[in-house]
Amino acid sequence: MEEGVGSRGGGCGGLDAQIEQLMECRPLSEPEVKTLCEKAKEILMEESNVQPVKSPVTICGDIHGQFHDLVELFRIGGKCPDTNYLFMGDYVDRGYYSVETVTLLVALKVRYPQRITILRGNHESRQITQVYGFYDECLRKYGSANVWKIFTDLFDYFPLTALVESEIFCLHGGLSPSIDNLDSVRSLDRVQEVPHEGPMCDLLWSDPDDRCGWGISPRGAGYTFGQDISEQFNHTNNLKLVARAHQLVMEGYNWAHEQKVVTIFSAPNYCYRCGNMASILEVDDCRNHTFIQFEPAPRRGEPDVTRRTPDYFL
Ligand SMILES: [Mn+2]
Repeated sequence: MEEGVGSRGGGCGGLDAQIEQLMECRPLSEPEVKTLCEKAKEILMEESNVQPVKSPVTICGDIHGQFHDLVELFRIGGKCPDTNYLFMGDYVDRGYYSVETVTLLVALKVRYPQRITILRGNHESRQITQVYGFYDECLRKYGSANVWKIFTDLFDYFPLTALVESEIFCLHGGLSPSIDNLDSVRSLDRVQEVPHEGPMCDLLWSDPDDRCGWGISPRGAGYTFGQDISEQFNHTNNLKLVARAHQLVMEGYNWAHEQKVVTIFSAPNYCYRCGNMASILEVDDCRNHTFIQFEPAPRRGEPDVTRRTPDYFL
């Protein structure tokens, strides 16, 4: 149950050795990436569009290539597999270390498939990564687009959503006017580039809004959805909460729609200049929720600024 399809222990080609290397922010070779992604594909293709997840689990939002802050996230939240993780997409683009970030998360998925869930974000796409950094980073670090092609082909297999203990619906963006129940998510054919419109696009692009009903999204993809929509969706599907990422929130988490929706953002000081806190949401085995906020990876000698805020309202 604990073991992935990777080999155990040492050996130059061993997955554990690769994870150690990646934790030091040293990328794998192109042939290693190819083999890793072949194994990952076998695992991810078996997962559901609404992947079931058990508590305890720690839910995380956008990372965006901020590798050192991902290492800080693991320092604060606990190492995988000691802590179970659910990442809600946007591993690549914007930050300087998309390659190392996405390779590490995929390697952890292959090594501990039952301990980490990695959903697709709107940046896990061929089109978006050619504009926002991952494509250029692959060219720079590998001298060709091969690694970019390998990863973007793998992104097609990432699950779209997850369901924690049948009560927390997790996804990157938000709800869709084409989807009112989880079975319609389950029936989508997800193995494709993120479309420009339609239900799969909306799940990865939409945002909650203060206005009621559905609205046109200023992003040019997905929709905005109001509290009435969230209440109806949660009621129809017997959910307590929609947890999503996709938007910068200064405290690292932000409630919307009278606590029917929460935004979690896990890239502190986003783009190295936004000055925001990051957060992760721990759901313990009694389903209690605790937000852990963190700042960028501290420099040596600086105090630990972690703040734990139990949430009593859920
Ligand atoms: Mn996003």
